[in-house]
Amino acid sequence: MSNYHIKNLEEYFQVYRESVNHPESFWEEIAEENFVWRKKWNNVLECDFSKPEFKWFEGAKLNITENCIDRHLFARGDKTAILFEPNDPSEAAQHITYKDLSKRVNAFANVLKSKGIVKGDRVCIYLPMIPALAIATLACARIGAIHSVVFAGFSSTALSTRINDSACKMIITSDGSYRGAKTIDLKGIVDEALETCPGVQSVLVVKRINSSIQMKEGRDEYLEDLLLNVSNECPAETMDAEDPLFILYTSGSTGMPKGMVHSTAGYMVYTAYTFKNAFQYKEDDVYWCTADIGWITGHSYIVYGPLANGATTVMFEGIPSYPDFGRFWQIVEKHKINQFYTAPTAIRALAKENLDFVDKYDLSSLKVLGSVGEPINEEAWHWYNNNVGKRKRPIIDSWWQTETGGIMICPIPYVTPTLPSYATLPMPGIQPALMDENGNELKGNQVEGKLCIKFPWPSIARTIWGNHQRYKETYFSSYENKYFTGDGALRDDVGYYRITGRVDDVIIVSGHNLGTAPIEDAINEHPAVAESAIVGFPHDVKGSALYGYVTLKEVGEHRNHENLSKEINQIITEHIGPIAKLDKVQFTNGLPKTRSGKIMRRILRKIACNEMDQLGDTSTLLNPACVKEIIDGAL
Ligand code: 7RM
Repeated sequence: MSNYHIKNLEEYFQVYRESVNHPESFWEEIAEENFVWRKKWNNVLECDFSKPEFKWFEGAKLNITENCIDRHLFARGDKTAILFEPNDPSEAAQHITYKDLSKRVNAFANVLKSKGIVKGDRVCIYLPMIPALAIATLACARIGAIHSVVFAGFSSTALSTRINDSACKMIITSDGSYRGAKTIDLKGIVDEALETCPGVQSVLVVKRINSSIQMKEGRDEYLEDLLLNVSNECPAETMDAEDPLFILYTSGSTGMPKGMVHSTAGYMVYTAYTFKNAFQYKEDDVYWCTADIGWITGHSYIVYGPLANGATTVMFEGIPSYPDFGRFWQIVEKHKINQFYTAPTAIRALAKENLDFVDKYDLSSLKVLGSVGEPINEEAWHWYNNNVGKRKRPIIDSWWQTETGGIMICPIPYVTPTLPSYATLPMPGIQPALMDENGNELKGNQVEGKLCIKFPWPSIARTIWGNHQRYKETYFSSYENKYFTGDGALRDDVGYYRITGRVDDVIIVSGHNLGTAPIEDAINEHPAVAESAIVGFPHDVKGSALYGYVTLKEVGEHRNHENLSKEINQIITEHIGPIAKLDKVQFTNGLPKTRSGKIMRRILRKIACNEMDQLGDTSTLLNPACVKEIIDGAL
């Protein structure tokens, strides 16, 4: 366990140096000492940036569920693996022990098999944050099926696009979900999606809200019924290190969402290692990440990372504002949470409310506070630090991406001194590089540029499902022999990193990555819309919100703008989901364009941010006159 658990700053620097100088032996030692393998690897790393191709622990054989469940049964069988806290505080929490989890995952895996699912098949999971969600992912992993979890807030169109892209044979859903005081008809959304998904042969329905739903004969079955006929023992499939474990979609700046493919062994090693170190998890701690398993944060730091460490991981079904704004802190008190990991958008929303909602509860169990998803602004950082951490608990601002699989830049709590709005130092094994406009690496400190990673790490996504060319173009074509993150960053005088935000057309709203192109495509489907452009502007809760510039066709010119805005948001909700709705819609006669016809979003962004004095030279535009009109009409 020598390298596994970092205890002080000196050790961090020593471990970090070691990981950079000898990456292969560094990861090999971690892999050897902390996991169970059916067969060891022949080669720690094979790396070819030109293809690009990365293989970690090639030749090794394993099953990730043996590492997350079976091996804990002897020493931790009666320990709570998943602690489920329901939406409604009056409903009892569920303590699912490692023994229970084992039985439920095995039984679920047998159901999948009975429905004809085999190794390599893709299974779509569209479930709310209930135990069945974690169990379904593990059941897929048990038999080598590739899970594709789709966040249950996505619309039917977004769901069907994702199902079809990876040709899923089955979808697992529920009869509905709770969200605060509301219920959502998930099964209805699935039915709608499946009208355009001919490849889906079966639908498994988990009962959650006991609503009466339509069940399609020969296609839909209740999981409960199927579980009656299966055993709760299911041998784990032997997987190759590089076999895909899951696909998770993330939006890009153009068109289709990208199905990021994660491998088995590398992903397991990296998420487990970073979980242990970034949260300083100790045996009896109760750890809570408030993310949804529909995002990478939930995959890596609710399910796989914690369970690989034999941890107790909390799953929360509800929302921070129900039944009131004290819900998070009530749960912290109730379950004596030790590590709490959330998003800046949640912090900002709670910081707007009365402090009584926090002060009412005993938060003394907390040891580590985490933040993820977007830059945490100083104001939110101080609120979190003062009111939740009582100025005694470190805040780990963790920077990473769906593509990186695990936390990349992050303070080690009680080891790395923290600084508001800084993600601080790279995790062992991570080699960041900042690049200038000419493609040269900026050496030394006090520099700012585009953030790349110049050496592979075990959980780097291996490809985009069905489109390796796009993987190459998006991440490996901007700079030679480097992974380009799409983010900008600066390195300060002591070498700390501060992430400055996206440098492409991705906008982060409440921690969700939204590509501008798919939203614009949706808006443009409105019969009255000629053209549109989306930019982000600062929002005190969401971090960024969406500002849409829309030009109308003749048919729309006489329409009421308020009604049109509503219809546009309706289309966006149908195509992408409510998270992509526009906060502001400005109707304009033209959009600023370059001579080659590209919309100059830079100018629109400045106007949306009310930075009219920073527009720069607009005289080279195809249509400079429209800029003045847009400024005059700005909201
Ligand atoms: C884990 C996750 C990735 C993008 C990333 C950044 C932004 C995430 C931070 C952050 C500043 C942070 N995956 N981002 N964490 N920016 N500080 N601590 O969020 O694929 O959904 O998003 O999120 O722009 O590229 S993600």
